[in-house]
Amino acid sequence: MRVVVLGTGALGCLFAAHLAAHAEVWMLGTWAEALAAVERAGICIQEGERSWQTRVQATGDPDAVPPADVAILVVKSHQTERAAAWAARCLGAGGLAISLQNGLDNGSQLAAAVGEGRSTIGVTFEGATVLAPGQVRHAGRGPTLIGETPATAPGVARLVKLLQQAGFEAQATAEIEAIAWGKAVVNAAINPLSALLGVSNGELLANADRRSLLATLAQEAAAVAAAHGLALPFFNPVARVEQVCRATALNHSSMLQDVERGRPTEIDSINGIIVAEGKRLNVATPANETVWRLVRGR
Ligand code: KPL
Repeated sequence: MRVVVLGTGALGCLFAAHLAAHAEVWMLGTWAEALAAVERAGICIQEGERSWQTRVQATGDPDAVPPADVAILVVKSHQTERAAAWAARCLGAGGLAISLQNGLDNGSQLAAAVGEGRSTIGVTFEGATVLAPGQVRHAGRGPTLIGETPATAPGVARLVKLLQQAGFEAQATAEIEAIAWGKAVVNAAINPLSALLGVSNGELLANADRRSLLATLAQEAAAVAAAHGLALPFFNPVARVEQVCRATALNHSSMLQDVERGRPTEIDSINGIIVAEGKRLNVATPANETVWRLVRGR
């Protein structure tokens, strides 16, 4: 099987390196330093005390990639349009493209580029941090859930098997929209607050003001999901967000890392979509709108 991973950041390196023993893997991206490092020395993964290296093909040219069976998008949301167009160019007949990104609008962009029956979304709870271009720390393990429909089921089954062979806890699900919204509820609360306050996820629980803001953001986002008719994969959004803060206490959220590095954030694809959907469905989201504007303003 041939897999192209679009994105050379933390998750891109993590998935590409683990899949390399079981498939022909290509990495496709725009981060020149990462592409050069992977071409020169392969991908380096740090897992606990152990460090290991593996070789994959790396390129910035979508036309250099032979027709792929699977395209995995792990780029930041603002890069989705280009990555989706590249996925459409790389995918062979019968191939499947999957978005494993944060945010709520990546799947529709991918489907528009490659076709509804050839694309899906997934949610991964794997954690990875970039140490240097082409080098990542596998920071935490968790399930990777892949959405399936009758049209995508055969491709999803092949991908799930491949991910399991590569050591990932992968599973197909028909409930991916609710799972993706569940993750977005958590991201809508933790990511902008940590980015605006400049604190780790655990420090968001340090006082009543922070906890109150976290709770309001999560409750608003969950109300929008409910108005959508989705049953979230947890009963209490506030308890869920606080649990994730404790479980990832030392993490700097991806949005805080983006702000610290002066890179565009994923605020539009998380809180921005929640605000827009709230307006469409008549659900008030004043706290989400405020943090959305604050992060954009910053
Ligand atoms: O997904 C995350 C992110 O930072 O984007 C969480 C779960 C908040 C962990 O940091």
